[in-house]
Amino acid sequence: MDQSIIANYEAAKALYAQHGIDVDAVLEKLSEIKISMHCWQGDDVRGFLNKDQALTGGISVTGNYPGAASTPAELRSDLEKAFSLIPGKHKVNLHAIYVDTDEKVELDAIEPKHFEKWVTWAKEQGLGLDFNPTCFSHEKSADGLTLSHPDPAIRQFWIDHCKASRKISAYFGEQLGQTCVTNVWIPDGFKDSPVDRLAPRQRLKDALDEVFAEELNPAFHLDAVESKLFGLGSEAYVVGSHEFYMGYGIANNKLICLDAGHFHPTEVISNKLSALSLFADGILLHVSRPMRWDSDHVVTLDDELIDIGRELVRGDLLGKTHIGLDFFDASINRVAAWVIGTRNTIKALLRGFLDPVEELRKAELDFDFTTRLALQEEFKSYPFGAVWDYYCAKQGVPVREAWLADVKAYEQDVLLKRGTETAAAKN
Ligand code: RNT
Ligand code: ZN
Repeated sequence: MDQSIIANYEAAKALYAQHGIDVDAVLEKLSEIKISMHCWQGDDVRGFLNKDQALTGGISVTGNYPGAASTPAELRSDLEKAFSLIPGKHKVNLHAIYVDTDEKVELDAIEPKHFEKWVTWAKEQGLGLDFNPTCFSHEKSADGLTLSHPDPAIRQFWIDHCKASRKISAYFGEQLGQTCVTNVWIPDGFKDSPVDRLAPRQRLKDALDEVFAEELNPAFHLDAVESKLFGLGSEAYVVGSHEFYMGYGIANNKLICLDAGHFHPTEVISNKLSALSLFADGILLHVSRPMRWDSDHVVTLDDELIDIGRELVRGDLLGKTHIGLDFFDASINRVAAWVIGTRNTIKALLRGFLDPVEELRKAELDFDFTTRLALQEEFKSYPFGAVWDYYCAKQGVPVREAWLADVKAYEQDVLLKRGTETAAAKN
């Protein structure tokens, strides 16, 4: 390791130690935290099941940066590249549309065998897997309703799809020896004010009861439910609102998924974690970044991300929280998007661990809000970067922006050749 990285680290360590922070122990803890990296950043949420279907469900990817993955093998290669630039051992979050099979299979009939190659790969790479039923981008979701659709046949299709997804999840968990979290998010809602707000919610509740009827071993599989305030085309009403899923999750022991982009712009999920943790069995995070009408910008190290990291650490919530990412940007290199967002999420956790929490707590209990503010502000310029650099070097990944050259080389050697190969094949 570069001598200056070590020297800077030792100096930083001494400063933090003055406030009782054991930086070596912090890095040990940090290395045990898994981030679930979402596969769908790699191909603009297209998947491989119905590749010609447009993306629907009120989510949207903008940009046409070259190099999107168009086969499972390409996507895995891109994921490997990204993971090689991110410290730690993590998980990949798959959606049902990412089947890897030559068989023509419908969403309600997917089975573990259609994902076997993902399992083999995850084993080879030492990665965990998480899963999601895909209740959008499909002819049966064209009305904008799925599990809450008034037509029982359409509802049944989506119930069967969600049930099939849980089986796959349990299989992933057993095979990989670690819990697979399966998150149900549906786009159901209305563009304009509905007459009946209750009936769709009643139907969704009943459908979920059916989906979750079979008990599965929580060592291998956990269910999560994800709410949303509004989507594109569901501005007036979303069936699966926060109150709906908060109630459902608590009453039925499901993980509640908080997506950072799914609330009113002045609401933050960092302020929800402590409250929810007192009542919920577990929490799933979709770390994302809202911007105006979009809920899925690449995660930056902004105040909210740092606050999320702080809350998880201070509330000792890491044991019951599953951290997933959820953003999609097609205007920049997609591998870089993963690397930026995932490194930032880990940085935020590290920032959380490097706060003088005991001193701050004491100041607060003593009503010494002057000390509380002063210390917090001074810690913003503590040498966090030196600790982060050392952590990256120790974990064998590029230090600071050195990873970018790697991504640029991969772009030249691999990503930019993809377009031309397809064009050549077509000619
Ligand atoms: C949509 C939800 C959901 C999706 C993914 C693709 O608003 O956030 O989590 O982004 O399932
Ligand atoms: Zn989400």
